Amino acid sequence: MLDKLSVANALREVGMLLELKGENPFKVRAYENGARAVEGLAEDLATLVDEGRLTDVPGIGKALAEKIAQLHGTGHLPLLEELRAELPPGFPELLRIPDLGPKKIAALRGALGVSNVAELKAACEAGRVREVKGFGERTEHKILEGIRALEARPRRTLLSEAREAGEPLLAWLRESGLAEHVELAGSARRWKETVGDLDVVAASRLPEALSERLAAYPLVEQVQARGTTKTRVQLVGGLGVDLRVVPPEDWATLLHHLTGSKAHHVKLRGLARDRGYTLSEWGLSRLGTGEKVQVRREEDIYRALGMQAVPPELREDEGEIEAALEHALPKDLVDEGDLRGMVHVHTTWSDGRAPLEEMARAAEAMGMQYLTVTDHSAAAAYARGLDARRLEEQWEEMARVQEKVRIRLLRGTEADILEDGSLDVPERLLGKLDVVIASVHSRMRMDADRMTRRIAAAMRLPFFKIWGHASGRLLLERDAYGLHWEEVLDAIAGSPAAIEVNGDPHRLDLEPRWLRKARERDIRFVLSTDAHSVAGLQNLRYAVMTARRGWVTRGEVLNAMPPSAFADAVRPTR
Ligand code: DGT
Ligand code: CA
Ligand code: CA
Ligand code: ZN
Repeated sequence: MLDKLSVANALREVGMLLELKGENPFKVRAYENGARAVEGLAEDLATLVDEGRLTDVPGIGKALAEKIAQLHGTGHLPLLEELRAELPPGFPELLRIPDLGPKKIAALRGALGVSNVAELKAACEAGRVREVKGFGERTEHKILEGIRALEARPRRTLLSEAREAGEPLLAWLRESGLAEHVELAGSARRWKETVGDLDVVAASRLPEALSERLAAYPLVEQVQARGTTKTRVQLVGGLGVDLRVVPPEDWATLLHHLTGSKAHHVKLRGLARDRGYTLSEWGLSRLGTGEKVQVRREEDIYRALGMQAVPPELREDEGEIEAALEHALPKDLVDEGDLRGMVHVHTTWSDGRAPLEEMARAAEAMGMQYLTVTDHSAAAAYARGLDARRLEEQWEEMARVQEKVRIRLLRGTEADILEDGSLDVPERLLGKLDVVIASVHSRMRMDADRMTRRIAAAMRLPFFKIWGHASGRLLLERDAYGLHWEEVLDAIAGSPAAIEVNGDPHRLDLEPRWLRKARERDIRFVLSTDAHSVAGLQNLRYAVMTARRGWVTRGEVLNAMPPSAFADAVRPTR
């Protein structure tokens, strides 16, 4: 049984491979659309399959529905396996080279027989690409530059993609019944914003059988290394997975070791030595006698060293060890269960994909007590931002929906912070809004001095209470704005504004190191999803984990408060 994300990945891969083969673009697009439709399903995939209702979903026709049902039920799709067998394994990798689309790749393969990045690089270097029809010296040069850039960049995956690949894989290993425990370790367990590879630790007395089981996972593309207790595979899409299997008595020690980070461990090991122990992947022992400390749970290691246990997401050597030694780590880090309101969501009124009522019902189903509807303001024309008239129309719809749902709907807007630091929000409606989130969506590349003046000016506006996706970064795509952060945080500290922790997996913004600086200034936070679909509401966990990585506590989070207290805290005032 494959879950919907694995099904979507498989469909996406079919689309990609068809494209590489030079198939009909409509067919290619059908698979891509199908993948997106499956990913965004509001209803349970199993139910839709069982009741034969897949074709009711927009974007899923009869042929695709059959393939989805097959993938879901058996974990396999003969078409995908045929396509994979047809194309050389390193071939899809060629798509990652900038400006090199499937058509050109197919042409190069036909003319030169190149089937992976290394072969193409060699062909460029030998000056053979410029001789292919349709390619010139300049194109050859650009391809070579692209390959070099690709090689220079460490290849990382978004945390959400890594976890969405990793979680079904854990389920697959657990379902085998071959292991007592199976957990993610490494950066994915620390909820780091990007992940190099997945590390999985299992406690089992049957390491070889478990390794077999991993190799048989439908989304494994290649088994790269296989020993008795260590297996490394590559998943479709390129993400690597390291599996380590240990006997149950060594489980906690190894889970701790493989969770990292390396920097956290290096410091912990030094500390252990100072206290008369050695700490390694083999466990914690007394120096001299070699007597082993019993480690049943990871916490036992920290206890033996006389310190507070450090949760995985804090293990980055950014002061957590020092704090834990003084028992000064926050004990009430915010939890997903603490949150009572969804604070930043978009609907079909602007650039969201789900209607207001659907978003409201979904938030209610998640146990939320309130939802602030924050579609874009008029300046965000690209996102169908709302002017005053449409905002008022939206309120009429909100009133109608409010009759039907229990969750409390709050009137909001995500207002653009304009170039001069003013806000794009209709003055006369300010008094009728419950919440104003202010974010930068344009002119992001101004220099740090001007950007700092722009943001600080906005912060001084009394009616603006939440700063949205503060740094503007897009992970693996775009850096944060140039900004004098300490100055801006000082300005916020003197204002009523809170900072958003945006759980959109491409953002995870504001990032932990600045959250900690904000905490030092007693600034408050709002944890949000910035959801543009029902599925997007599930990203709340990424906001929560990002906040925890910034040591944010329950009491510092405005949307951990009940509806009225929250509304009082954020109400726009003049
Ligand atoms: P990644 O995969 O680049 O996102 O980062 P990690 O943290 O997952 O690193 P990875 O996959 O290389 O190794 C997993 C964990 O194994 C790492 O967090 C700590 C442990 N580890 C790996 N290499 C070393 C090492 O040389 N020394 C120590 N102490 N631990 C290591
Ligand atoms: Ca890793
Ligand atoms: Ca690894
Ligand atoms: Zn925004």
